[in-house]
Amino acid sequence: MPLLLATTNPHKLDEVRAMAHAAGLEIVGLDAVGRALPEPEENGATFAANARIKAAAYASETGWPCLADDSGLEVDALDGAPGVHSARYAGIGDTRRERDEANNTKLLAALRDVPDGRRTARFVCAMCLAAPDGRVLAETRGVFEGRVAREPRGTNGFGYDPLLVVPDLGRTSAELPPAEKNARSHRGAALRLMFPHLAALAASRIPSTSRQQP
Ligand code: ITT
Repeated sequence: MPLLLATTNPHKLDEVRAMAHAAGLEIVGLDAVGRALPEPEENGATFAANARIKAAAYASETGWPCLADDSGLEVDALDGAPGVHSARYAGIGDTRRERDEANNTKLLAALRDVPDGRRTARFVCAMCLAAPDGRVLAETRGVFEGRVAREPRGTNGFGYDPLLVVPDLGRTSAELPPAEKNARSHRGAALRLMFPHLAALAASRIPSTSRQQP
């Protein structure tokens, strides 16, 4: 049975697929299902809740085991915003690229008067694995610490990557080659914690729900 990554975001699929492939696991995207699927409403208050909603909904809909990621940027000077609203922070843009640009512009404006020492932020990723019947099998979480730049830099990645400076490198996440981002990222960390659960699922040894998430 295929392992589905339930995301409409092609960048997430590329990242997760590359890391999973390197670990000997094959993951398919929603296009492999071969029909349009209803998008669940992500109305959870936390990344973990939204990841659960997506994984359970797409697993139940397809009958396939399903992995989902809910992620975003938490900025300390904004009390954790944009947080779970990261994807549509600015509320405008018809395409993913337009929304990303508008989000980055809004974030820079919100932080215009915030000094360098107070621009700390982190990407957070909550991942959830659901069984074909929609039951939650495992939940993991990863973070990617940095600070918000004063202007976008770099062309790799997506979303807020051009704005998150990795402190020990002095480069933004969008200036990192994909493999280097994956080695440091929130999504990479969450996925690596998920590997034992995926291996157990492949061997059909999942005994019951196992949670690593508050
Ligand atoms: P799905 O819900 O279909 O997976 P999405 O892009 O809407 O796709 P989320 O609801 O999890 O996914 O929102 C994630 C947003 O957080 C994403 O659109 C970016 O704005 C930001 N984000 C998350 N991970 C990121 C990363 O690795 N690099 C840059 N921005 C990221």
